[in-house]
Formats: sequence, structure tokens, C-alpha cells
Amino acid sequence: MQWRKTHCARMDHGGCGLIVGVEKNRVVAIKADPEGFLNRGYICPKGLHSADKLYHPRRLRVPLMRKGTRGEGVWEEISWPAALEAIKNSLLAVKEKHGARAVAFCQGMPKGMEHFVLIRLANLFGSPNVVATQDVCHAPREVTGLHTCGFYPVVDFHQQAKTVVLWGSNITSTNEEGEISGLLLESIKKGTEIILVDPRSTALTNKARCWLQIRPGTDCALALGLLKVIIEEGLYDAAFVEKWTHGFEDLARYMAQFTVEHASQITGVEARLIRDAARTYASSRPAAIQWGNAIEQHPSVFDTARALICLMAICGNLDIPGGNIWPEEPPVLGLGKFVRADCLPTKARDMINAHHGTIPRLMTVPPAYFRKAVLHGIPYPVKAAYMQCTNPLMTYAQSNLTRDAIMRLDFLAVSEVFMTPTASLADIVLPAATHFEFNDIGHYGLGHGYILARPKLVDPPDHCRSDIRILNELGKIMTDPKDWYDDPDMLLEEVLYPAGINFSHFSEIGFLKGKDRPQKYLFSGFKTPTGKVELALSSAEKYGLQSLPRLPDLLELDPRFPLILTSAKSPVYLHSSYRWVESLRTREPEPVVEINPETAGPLTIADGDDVLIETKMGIITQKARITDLIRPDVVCAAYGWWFPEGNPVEQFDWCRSNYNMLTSASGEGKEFGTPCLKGIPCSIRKL
Ligand SMILES: Nc1nc2c(c(=O)[nH]1)N[C@H]1C(S)=C(S)[C@@H](COP(=O)(O)OP(=O)(O)OC[C@H]3O[C@@H](n4cnc5c(=O)[nH]c(N)nc54)[C@H](O)[C@@H]3O)O[C@H]1N2
Ligand SMILES: Nc1nc2c(c(=O)[nH]1)N[C@H]1C(S)=C(S)[C@@H](COP(=O)(O)OP(=O)(O)OC[C@H]3O[C@@H](n4cnc5c(=O)[nH]c(N)nc54)[C@H](O)[C@@H]3O)O[C@H]1N2
Ligand code: SF4
Ligand SMILES: [Mo]
Repeated sequence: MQWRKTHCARMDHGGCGLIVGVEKNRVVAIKADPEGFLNRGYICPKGLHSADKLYHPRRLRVPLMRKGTRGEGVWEEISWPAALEAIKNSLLAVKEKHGARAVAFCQGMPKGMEHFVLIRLANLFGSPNVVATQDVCHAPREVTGLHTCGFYPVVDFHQQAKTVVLWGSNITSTNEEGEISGLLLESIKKGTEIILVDPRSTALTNKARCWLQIRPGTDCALALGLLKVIIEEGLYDAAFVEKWTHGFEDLARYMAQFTVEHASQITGVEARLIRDAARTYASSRPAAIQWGNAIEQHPSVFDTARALICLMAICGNLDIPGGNIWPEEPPVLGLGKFVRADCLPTKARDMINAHHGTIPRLMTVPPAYFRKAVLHGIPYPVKAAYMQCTNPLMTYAQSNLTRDAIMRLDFLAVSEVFMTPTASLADIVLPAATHFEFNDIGHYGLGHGYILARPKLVDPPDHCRSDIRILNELGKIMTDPKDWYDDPDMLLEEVLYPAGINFSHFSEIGFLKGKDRPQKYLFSGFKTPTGKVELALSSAEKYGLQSLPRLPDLLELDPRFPLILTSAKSPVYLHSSYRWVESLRTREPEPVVEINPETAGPLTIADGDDVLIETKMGIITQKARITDLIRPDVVCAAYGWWFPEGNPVEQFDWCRSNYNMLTSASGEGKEFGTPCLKGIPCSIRKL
């Protein structure tokens, strides 16, 4: 057996350095790399078991073409040339009849370079419509950052902070975007204090200085409450505010109408805790806010993210070591060049979402608007889709709408490692090679200031091909072949070339990082129209945005749905992925809904009972877990559940326990098209 180094990937955004045992072209052992840049010896269960999926007997191994009606589960095995030719013919036929924009290129969570190669293919094909789940994942944080302070403020876990606020971020379970919790746990041992903003208790609750057990969906009000205390008590960094912010007086004036008691009433968090959290955050330097999905799975995310950046700014925690930083990228090829943005200069104007007035700089189409285009031709029809690394039937809000949209497409191709509810509705299914089976670069384009090497360690099964290779082949036959390569690895070399290294050298060094250059604004100002952090947005009128972070409308009370539904990601699965990996499934065999005993008692719901969860959109079943670690007015349901052991003709029981049967794509936030996934009125009862 040979031990090789690489980085974990495709079990979340990836990041942990791994040492992998390879024997006879098989991965036989995985352990954490104590020298890993982001993990220093940390590893999670998904990483430990990540090779199990490679050897699953039901893994897709051959391209499939649909026989019979869509979703009937009857397939013919076809060759790669036949599969690629069928995709080319179908997509070019749609392009000819309806224009290139009628073809959508869809990706879920970006898993590696395939995401950017897909955008390149779309640009070269001529379609502005890359659909992604970024409406509920990171784009709101990133784009709000660009407008407010000129960058995406990410936490710097490599330096010790005095205080870290975990705001709707369950980092010990999710380790999101390479913010690996191992580094935070080390800092906690050395004295970093934690403020937790979460309706549920997490693994760090008993290490937290204060736990703001918030009512879901009210994060904006809480952030405004903290701002109120800090401004009213003069706890802000007056020198920074004076020199580097725009609109402080406007913000202070707006805050004068609002009281901490008001914030307390809306959020369900005691006023004294709001004051303590505000004073702690403002008096710690450096302090960082690790912001999670909870803030951006809600229509009010723009205001919440604006309020949180205002907090970072006025407390002097922006772009200082240990705070929320503006990372400098390593000297690799810029994203715009790699994705060939030059081929589609009018993309921002032509994308589906432009019609809906989303915020400038949003570069992917929100799923809510993609489905409007497919189902209603608004603002123009979309007739075909190419999907990779995604399972929209489970992961987009309002699953029934997704099913209707997929059924309406003239053509759907899906690249997958396993037959999923979405793939089962495709016309062509391509068997993808996956992690360990091809060369890849991690964290490119994510804005954290580093990239990670993911060298190939074993060959994929006979007919499986990496998405990068598939897209390179499709590019050669559907667009000008001179923009593509004989060897798809050349796409990686293109990225690395400006840094003066090749992939083989990169794999030896493991990662490339930009220079640490804190407080860049001292030399260049902030990259906003005023050169300052815009507490009040100077471009608000031009773009039709609110200039100050505003309190959103309150949730309407409906006596039929007295409880509030939210969700948290499972530590052992990635979204809807890997329920079919036995070593993970044994750890969490069924979808579980967490209910407080005070709520469960009167409804005679006991631990392990099947529970119906209902919202105005639909009804699903999950197993009860009775726990006092959650607010009594909240239930937290599992998300992403389908049953690979179920009937393929019924899309593997995709409705039974699927959280997104309960969510709605309407009422979305205007800036990002974000639906409400967390904080939904619901009711529960025993089955
Ligand atoms: N209700 C609700 N909805 C949500 C969320 C939530 O918290 N609640 N979270 C949202 C978020 S943050 C995100 S990012 C999205 C995620 O949405 P998706 O990305 O659609 O979700 P996944 O389940 O990760 O789907 C990935 C699919 O890719 C396949 N796959 C894995 N590796 C490879 C590979 O190498 N190649 C190919 N071709 N396929 C591969 C997996 O088998 C899986 O079926 O969901 C969003 N939707
Ligand atoms: N194990 C695992 N890891 C993952 C993923 C996965 O599916 N599984 N997905 C990856 C992806 S794509 C992403 S984007 C990240 C997301 O990672 P996180 O940001 O950690 O996302 P979640 O687990 O959805 O939610 C985080 C926390 O928000 C809390 N919460 C729920 N509702 C609210 C609310 O209204 N307000 C507040 N303040 N808190 C609330 C939940 O209880 C939970 O503890 O994780 C990545 N890592
Ligand atoms: S935390 Fe993420 S990157 Fe690290 S081992 Fe787990 S899945 Fe892999
Ligand atoms: Mo995500």
C-alpha cells in the first residue's frame, strides 16, 4: 500500500488535508493529515467514509438513454460517443429554434473545477443561464459584501479571535467552505469566546459565553438589536467609523426609532442577552462573525447580511487578522478569464433573473426564476437543461414545481454518480467519475484566498468520466473546439500557469495561498463608490435597493400552523447525497424531526413516533426525536431525504420525507430570488 496526500472533496465544499492509502488502484484507507492547512489533523465521518461511494455496487457505470416515458425507469445502455452526440443534437436543436438562452446549465453546490468549466461551456455556447443554488447559499453573503464593503468578508480562523459569533452556522457539523471547525476548536481551547445564535443547541452550546436562542427567520431584527446597543452605548470604533464608513448618521437615526425590547419581542431572545452579546462583540478585538446558511435561507437575507456587515465595520473588525477578512487570492488565472466571460458581455442583462430585478453582480440564475421560465416562458422560454452535481427535485424549494418544470423540458441530461430522483427523470444520464478519480483544484473562485490540490489517486471505473472531461468533450463538439483541449487536465494548467507552476508541482506543495495583507483599505480604500464601507448604500437608488438594513415584515400568524419549522444539515450527509452509502446510513438511518417535550406532550408524540409535518405547501413524514435542546415553538426537520432503496418508478419515494415539499418558491427576496427555507409556519401531529 502506498500513502498519498490529497484534499477531501465532494462530501461538502472540501478542505481537509487527507492521507490516503492506495493499493492495487483502490482507495483502502483514509486518515486526516496532521499538516493539513485547514484541518491540522481534523476529519469528519463523511471524510473518513468518502471512498465507500466509489465501490458501491449500484454506482452508475455506463451512459443511459431513456426508453419509454420520462421517469418510467426503463433505460438503454449506450456508448459515450452516442451519449455525447445525443446531447449535442438536442441542445443545438433547441439553440437553433429558441436561441442559446433556452438552454440552462445547472449546478448545485460547487464541488470543484467542474462548476467553472460549466460556466465556461455556457458562455461559449452563448447561454447566460447558469442555474445554481446560490440563492440560498453564499451568493447573498458575497454579493451583499461586494456592494457594502467591496469584498466578501470571510472568517480568518488562522488567527486567534477574542470572540467568534456563530450566527446560524453549525460549524462542527458543516465545516462550510473550508472553515474547518478543527481550527476553531483549537482557538476555543486557547480562550476564544463563543456567541451562538441558533434556535437549537449545537455541539458548542456548552462552550458558549452566550446562546441567543433565536426564533427562526428573525435574524435581521436581532442584528439590528445588536447595532442598536452598540450605537446607543457608543461602543463602536469611532476612529474607523469617522474615517472609513459612509452613512453612519443615517444608520444611527434609523436605529433611534427601534428599541432592544422591540428586537427581543420579535426574536424571542431576552433583551439582557442581546445587550450582553452586543457588548461582548464590540469590546473584543479581533472578533469574527461566522455567518451561516440560516441568514440566507430567508427572503430578508439582503437586510440581514447588510446589518451583519455594518456590525463588523463599526466595531473595527473588518479586514483585520482574526476578524472578517478580505483575502488576497494567489496569483492564478482570474475567474472571468477562465470562464470566458468575454464571450458573453451582455450576460447580466440577458439572464433570466434580470427580468425580475435581482441585484447587480448576481452571476447565477435563482431556481425560482429558472422554473418560471420553463413553466410559463417568463421572461422567455427555457426548453432544455444540462445538470451536473445536483439533485434539484430534492434541493430546490417547492419540489412539486421542480417536478413540473422537469417534466415540461424538451430535453434533460444529468451527470451523476448514482441514480437519484432527479436523474431518474432525465433523457440521458452520464456516469460521472468522482473524488480521488481525477485531477481537480479545490476552492478556486470561492473567495477565501487559497486553492487546494486534489490529485487523482485511482482510475475511475471503466466507463465513468470526470465532469471536467465530459464538459471538455461537449465543448469540442458544441462550440469552437479551439477553446478546448485534447487533454482536459490542460484546463487546470490554464488556471495555474500565471502562478508559474504546473499541476504536478502544485500537488507536491498541496496548496497555494495569497499574501496575508490585512487592512488593504489603508492604501486603496474600500472598493465601493464612496471608497468607504457603505452603512447606507450610495448606489441604493440607482439599483432600487434599500439604503439601510431594514426590519423585514413580520411572519403572519396562522392558527392552523402554530409552530415554526426550520432545518439544519446532517453531519453525516451532504444535502440529498449519500443516503446510499451504508457506512453513513447506519449512523443516521431515518429522517428525524426534533421536537421539544413541552410541544410533543400535549400532542401525545413520543420519541420514535412517525410524525406528520404540515405547512400550507404540503405534508411529509419524519420520525420524532424529543429533545429540550430546541425552542418549544420550533421544530427542526431533516432535509434532503429520499430513499435509494425505494421504487425507482416513483422516484425513490421523493415526496415522503422531503423537506422541500413544505417550502414555497413564492414570496422570495427580490435581491437574490431567495425563498424561505427556515422559519416557516407549520403544524405537527402523530401519524
Ligand atoms: N430546504 C432546504 N433546501 C436546501 C438547503 C437547505 O438547507 N434546506 N440547502 C441549500 C444549499 S446550501 C445548497 S448548496 C443546495 C445543494 O443542492 P445540490 O447540490 O443539488 O445537492 P446535493 O444533494 O449535494 O446534490 C449533489 C448531487 O451530486 C452528485 N454528485 C456527487 N459527486 C459528484 C460528481 O463528482 N459528479 C457529478 N456529476 N455528480 C456528483 C450526488 O450524488 C448528488 O446527487 O441545496 C439547497 N437547498
Ligand atoms: N455535513 C454537512 N456539511 C455541509 C453540508 C451538508 O449538507 N452536510 N452542506 C454544505 C453547504 S453547501 C453549506 S452552504 C454549508 C451550510 O452550513 P451551515 O451554515 O452550518 O448550515 P445549516 O446546517 O443549514 O444551518 C446552520 C444552523 O442554523 C440553525 N438555524 C436554523 N434556523 C435558524 C434561524 O432562523 N436563525 C439562526 N440564527 N439559526 C438557525 C440550525 O439549527 C443550524 O445549527 O454546509 C456545508 N457543509
Ligand atoms: S469536514 Fe468536509 S472536508 Fe473535512 S473531512 Fe469532513 S467532508 Fe471532508
Ligand atoms: Mo450550500
